[in-house]
Amino acid sequence: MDQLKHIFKEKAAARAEEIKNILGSHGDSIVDQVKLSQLYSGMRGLKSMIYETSELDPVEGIRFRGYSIPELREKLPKTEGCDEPLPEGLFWLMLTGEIPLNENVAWLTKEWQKRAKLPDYTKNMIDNMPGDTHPMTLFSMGIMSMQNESIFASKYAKGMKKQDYWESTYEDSMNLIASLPHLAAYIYHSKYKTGLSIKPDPKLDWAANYAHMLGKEEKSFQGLMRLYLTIHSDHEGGNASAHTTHLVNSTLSDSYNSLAAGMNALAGPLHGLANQEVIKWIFEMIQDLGTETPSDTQIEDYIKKTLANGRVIPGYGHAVLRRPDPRFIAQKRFAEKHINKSNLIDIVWKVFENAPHILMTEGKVKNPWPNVDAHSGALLVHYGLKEYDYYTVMFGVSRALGVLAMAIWSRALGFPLERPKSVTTEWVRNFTSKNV
Ligand code: HAX
Repeated sequence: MDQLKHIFKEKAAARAEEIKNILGSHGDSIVDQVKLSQLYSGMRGLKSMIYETSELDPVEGIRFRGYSIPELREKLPKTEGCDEPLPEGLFWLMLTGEIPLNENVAWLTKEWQKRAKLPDYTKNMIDNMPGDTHPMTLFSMGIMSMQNESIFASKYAKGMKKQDYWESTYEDSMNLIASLPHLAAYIYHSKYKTGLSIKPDPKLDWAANYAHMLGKEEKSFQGLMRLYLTIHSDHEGGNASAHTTHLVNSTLSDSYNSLAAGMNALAGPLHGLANQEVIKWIFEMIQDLGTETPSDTQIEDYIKKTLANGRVIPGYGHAVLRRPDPRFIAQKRFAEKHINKSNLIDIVWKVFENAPHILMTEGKVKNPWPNVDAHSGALLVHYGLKEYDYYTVMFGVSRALGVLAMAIWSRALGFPLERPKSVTTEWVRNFTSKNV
């Protein structure tokens, strides 16, 4: 049994025992109440599931196993010459609850290198799709195309015991995470016809290898990728991509089916696709105003015009957060340190100065602050990655870390099929008539 699996097995057994005891003494405790309005508003704020790998505080932002993003940037293992954390370390943390040692992370890097593969039939499928297929569709299809490799599905078909489910889910998830940068890089070159086909470099870690396979060798871009793939990985269980993966996984669908479903949720403009929408909106602004260095007043007018046209300001607002997203701030800090001058990044910062007070006075938005997607595109364009409809794929590579770590936990804890209760408006009418 490998070192990560071994530690996980012990932690999961202890957690299962703890849950059994908690439920034994407190199983009937009331943790939340549901208002009728919550039924019609996307179940906002309703405590209704267990998700172990991270938790979102509306004010402080995301914490992964209790650690904030600034703490992770300080404490997770790094590679020499780079002060950004290695995403391998975060995966280890989400799975075990412990900050790994450098040697644990070095082992995981090697393990993912060993497990990575991209079948020829997946490449052929991608190459044969129409040119206008969205990269997120290719990504989801690419994941699905490898489902025949699922160890969970194959063992289940042969009658696997329930206590062994977690182990083959671990194997599938590790194989899939290892292969995602290869799939994502292949989609990039195939879709944008770069003529490049770049083999992985066995000396590089997971994030730097992804950068390398995209054709990017700058050290600071490698650092950005380590940061990017760390901060986009998880945002507790209620967000659409995590919840979709969690729900589909609860049917005993394997990691391939579950992750592909989660990626289809991430592909929505109110969720992960917002990263492409932000940069598209900024490019439209530049074109509309005829300048790459708009003034505060011009930006303010453009924001008001967008709102007046009934559109959202992409990258602003959040269903849970009520402060600037720490993931936005982490990217801003990165830009302040590594990027001397960029007109696009200046625009992102000027929007940050102007949009919140307009959104606040406009009166509807509960959170007028930027989210993770408000910054990422301008950084990627700076490093030459201008094909913005590709950005959500990069988000997806990262999101796999959190949702698949949780998929392994769900199996180890024996979580059942998710099946909440729904009601109709007729039911609501009857209910309200009895409660006048
Ligand atoms: N611009 C304009 N109006 C906005 C807005 C924005 N950025 N954010 C919210 N609103 C509006 C809502 O559309 C809603 O209007 P209606 O009552 O007419 O429907 C009203 O303000 C109240 O919304 P809310 O309660 O503040 O926000 P929600 O929880 O309903 O929605 C969203 C949260 C993230 C979907 C929303 O803020 C939004 O659409 N933002 C822009 C898209 C975006 O950046 N999405 C990425 C979010 C982060 C993420 O998941 N990344 O992957």
